[in-house]
Amino acid sequence: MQKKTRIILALDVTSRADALRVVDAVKDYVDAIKINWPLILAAGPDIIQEMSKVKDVICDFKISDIPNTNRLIVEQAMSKGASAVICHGFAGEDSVKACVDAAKGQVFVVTEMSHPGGKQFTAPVADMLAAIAKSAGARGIVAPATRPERIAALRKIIGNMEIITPGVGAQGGKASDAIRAGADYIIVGRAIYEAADPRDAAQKLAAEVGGSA
Ligand code: O7M
Repeated sequence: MQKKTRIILALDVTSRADALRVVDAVKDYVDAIKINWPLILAAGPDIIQEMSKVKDVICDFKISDIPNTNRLIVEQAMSKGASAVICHGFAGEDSVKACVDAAKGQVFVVTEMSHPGGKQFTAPVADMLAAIAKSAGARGIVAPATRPERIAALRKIIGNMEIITPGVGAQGGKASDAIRAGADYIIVGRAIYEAADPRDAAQKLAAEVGGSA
């Protein structure tokens, strides 16, 4: 994944046609496309391969099972063209390690989640989840743009691993604040794909992020 615009598009649309339309409009302003269950269930898993021809694809399946099942999921995602996957850390270090091995290190581990409920269970254990991500050899973590101070705190635990951060726009976070707090990439969905002009929205975010880097 090249670090140019520092934007990861969360492509949570529910048809192949919408996915193609949005990606075609914004492809110059995003470094990667994150695909989650809504699009996979709507368009089928071949959408991973199709999108991977345009940009690097991160499969956000928030994998959280026993090591063997995690390995099988990751192998399927990578064989369909994913460049990286996202897993949860709460299933334990062996489960995260199974993802890391199957993805040859290309794994991001969710720590504290960005929504209000993320404060209930993930926030109190986020430091531990970040430490698990580090010791398992993951590429990076997912940390909340809605609480930039937590990005800065988690950065101290993981050192120079990457931080990708959702919560910009629709969830209230500000892109430049997240980058200033230490994020490498912002993850943006609705603020781009629901915008009247997705290309313009992505361009403005890229300018905001570049300007504050
Ligand atoms: O910009 P949005 O709010 O429309 O979309 C945000 C995306 O980031 C959406 O795909 C969520 O599933 C994802 N996300 C969060 O919003 N919060 C989190 O704490 C974690 C994620 C995520 O990407 O986890 C990998």
